[in-house]
Amino acid sequence: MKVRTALCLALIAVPQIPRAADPATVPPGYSLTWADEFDAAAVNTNEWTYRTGKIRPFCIGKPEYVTIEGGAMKVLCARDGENPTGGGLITKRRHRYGYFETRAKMDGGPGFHESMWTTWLGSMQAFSDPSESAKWRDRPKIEIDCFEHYAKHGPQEFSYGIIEWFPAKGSVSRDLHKISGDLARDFHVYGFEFQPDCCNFFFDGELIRTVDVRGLPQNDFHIWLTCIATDKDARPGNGGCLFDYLRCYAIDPAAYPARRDGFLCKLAARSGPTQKSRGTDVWIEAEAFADLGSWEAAWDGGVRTIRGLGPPKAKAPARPAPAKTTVLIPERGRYRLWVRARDFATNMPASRFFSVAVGGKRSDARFGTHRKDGFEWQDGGLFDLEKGKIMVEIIDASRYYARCDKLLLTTDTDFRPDSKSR
Ligand SMILES: [Ca+2]
Repeated sequence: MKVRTALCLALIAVPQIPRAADPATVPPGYSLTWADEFDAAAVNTNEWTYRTGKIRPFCIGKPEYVTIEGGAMKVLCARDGENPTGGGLITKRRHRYGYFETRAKMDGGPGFHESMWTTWLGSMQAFSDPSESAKWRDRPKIEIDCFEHYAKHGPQEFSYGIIEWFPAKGSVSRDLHKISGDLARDFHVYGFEFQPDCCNFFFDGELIRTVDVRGLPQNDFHIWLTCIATDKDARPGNGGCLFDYLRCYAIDPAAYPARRDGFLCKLAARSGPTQKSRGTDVWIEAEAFADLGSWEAAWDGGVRTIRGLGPPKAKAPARPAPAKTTVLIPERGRYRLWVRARDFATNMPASRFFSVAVGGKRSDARFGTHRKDGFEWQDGGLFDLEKGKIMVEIIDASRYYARCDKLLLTTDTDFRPDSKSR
């Protein structure tokens, strides 16, 4: 394989930075499709765009801050007059599914933020053309953060996760990973595997997290290798963040189903047994309502929800409108309504409440008033329903950031759903 041959030659030619054994960190079934080993004399601008301009009001990115040294790409961490330096490289190539890996050493200086992450197609044009930016604003999209070594992080920890930007906004997952080594003293290998079913995060070849991505937007992305200052007083540590390479892999389609099934079993085990009453159940996800009204889809602690309005602003008093959807009741009978809502134990408990109406009849209960941290099921009382289509509404009664995850209508009126289970 041509790419592999070039890679092996590069490994022999540039001994300055000892490399980890190539295949050991790569998941089984994957083979290399593209790589930049950063062994050339200069950045290959056919493949890469520089991150430039004002990154924060105080951090300035310039192409000259990005150099190739000793077989690695270096983003300079220094002071340029008043400003801390920053920047990095962004792939021109688009990717979607595969395994992506870098080997990197943090600068480690206070105030610098080193990262490998992704942005959606269209994010690149947004830099120079506002109309392009508007065009892409409302398209479903996620960002994958393979690693983020924030200024607040010590040399033994980094965070990683997935953010959905549209239609629901918020963190799908966000984890902190702690190690026994030193991220600024040694090179470590950071990788993520993105496939239609799950996203796996790896550190030094070890799987550290599997995230369920079924139901999330899945967009083509560019990969960013960057280091910026998030503090105007940022002080260099090593004088730069080093990226040894970026390697991209694709899985053999014949090998994928077996690998996927292993992770799907893991995800199913984590979410607990599927809840079922002894009667007829109708489950309704709030974010799946046909008309969200003034509610918006949002993530809250890894739960996909809808979020109500905040207090009215004097200049733009948005009017609350209920979320509405049609639900098919499979048989005539007496149903108990359950609603899974968010509340807080100490931060203004029971102030983010909402109401629910089933078939035009409003439940007497207020939801979001359980006074516990997180999402809990609350009893909404009994409804006598005919077979056929009925309207269900979620009414933003508090107008104070209420959050609703899902609803259940069940003919087993003694059934109580488990709040720990999704
Ligand atoms: Ca939900």
